[in-house]
Amino acid sequence: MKNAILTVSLLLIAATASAKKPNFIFILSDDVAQGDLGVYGQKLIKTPNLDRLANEGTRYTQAYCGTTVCAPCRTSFYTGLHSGNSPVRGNYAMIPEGQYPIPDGIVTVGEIAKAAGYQTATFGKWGMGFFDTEGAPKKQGMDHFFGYNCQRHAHSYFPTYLYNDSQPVTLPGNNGRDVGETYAQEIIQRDMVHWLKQNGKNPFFMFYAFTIPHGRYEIDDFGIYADKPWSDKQKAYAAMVTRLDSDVGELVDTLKELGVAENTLIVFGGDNGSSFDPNSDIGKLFNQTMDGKLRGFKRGMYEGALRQASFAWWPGTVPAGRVTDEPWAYWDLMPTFLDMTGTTTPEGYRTDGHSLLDFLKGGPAPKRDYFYWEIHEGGGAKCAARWDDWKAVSTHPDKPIEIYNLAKDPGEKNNLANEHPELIKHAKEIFDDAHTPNLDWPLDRRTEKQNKLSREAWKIKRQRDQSGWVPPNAQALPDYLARPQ
Ligand SMILES: [Ca+2]
Repeated sequence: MKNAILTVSLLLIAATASAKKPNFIFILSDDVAQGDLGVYGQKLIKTPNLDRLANEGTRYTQAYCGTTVCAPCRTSFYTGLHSGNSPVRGNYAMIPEGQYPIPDGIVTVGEIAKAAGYQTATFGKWGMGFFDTEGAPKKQGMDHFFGYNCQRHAHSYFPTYLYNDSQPVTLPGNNGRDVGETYAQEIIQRDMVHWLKQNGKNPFFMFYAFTIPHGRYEIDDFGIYADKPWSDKQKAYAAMVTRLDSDVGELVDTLKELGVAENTLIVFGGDNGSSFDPNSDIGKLFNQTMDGKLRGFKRGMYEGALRQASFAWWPGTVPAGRVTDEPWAYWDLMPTFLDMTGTTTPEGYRTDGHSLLDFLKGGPAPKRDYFYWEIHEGGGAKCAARWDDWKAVSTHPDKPIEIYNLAKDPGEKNNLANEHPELIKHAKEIFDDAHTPNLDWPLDRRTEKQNKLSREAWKIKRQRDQSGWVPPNAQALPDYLARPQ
């Protein structure tokens, strides 16, 4: 539970917030990879809006995610904590819907924004606690939420229902299994544009957690890829990335219509890099590793999983045409927001990040001792650290630590562990320093409780998909969402 001091401190933040409040939008795409965007070298998939925005702003080649699956990545952004301190360090399934909730006592960027007088909203995929838990969007600072609360639910793009705040709303013509009449992203985007038009003239904080291009690979229209000599899965993937692109384009058009573009920071990124093996049909066709420049993909600790397609856009404030390889990470965004708004965390509460405000404006990236990641899945945790150009990777607590020099070997091909025992020692010191023990996240294995809940949760999900289940209290879509406005 939050204590009284913390509540009082949040009220003080509201009182000290500066008069001119810039808007903040974090667009987090589920599973988009650097190599998917034209501006990073993609040749087959078209992303004209993202390419233009990246060129109008600053593009990052070493922007690091929170960690390399959905729930802990977004939690790292939302709490300003890296995955050695975060309450969520893996995808932890709850039943019947939802993921492990962010505890009430954690201060989130949503709560900070709310206390600073912002209108707040999340669209897309939440994954940080179901509506009846401490991690509910509303309890963690969001005035409005629209989309999928649960990550398993989000595997379908033609679901029978979505959530408008905590109210389930039905999507016409969908069976929840494969195809249907109402594409979820279409409705999520409509709700986002509707909310933005209603609230965009007052200071706002938006977390747009796009589900595309995460699997399953389903879309209502293959568009410009319909006649390509590709599999349906490849066409769907390309069309989903292009849909992400056009929907971001519409968001920016709406900001311009409202006349607030110059007062709005957009940060764009993927949540875990590519979800495909480079030798898979998608990875290969679309050359997601950019000719082997980056090693690894989702669920791993190599740079192909950690480095994201990322840019910042803020006309007149973030320099146009800048491309930088200076590293930063998503847990920096909460302190950045604090800095942008002239607010502070409650007394005694600290984040793991550093404000990027000067860096965004064209200055150097903040200095720090290290970056750290861990990820917990069935077989034990993987960990990684970066300091200067050195990278340490532990693929399992029982396996030897690997050492790479990212300046000379960005593809992490040459493990230098045998030549540098002093760096192994330093990596161990970082791992010890960064990892706060947590009974829910033992390093050597996943807990039996987690395993059991995961099995039950997926069983429920499959049963619901088969029966086309709809929550008993579901309502029809409101008129402004049911058809284009
Ligand atoms: Ca993801």
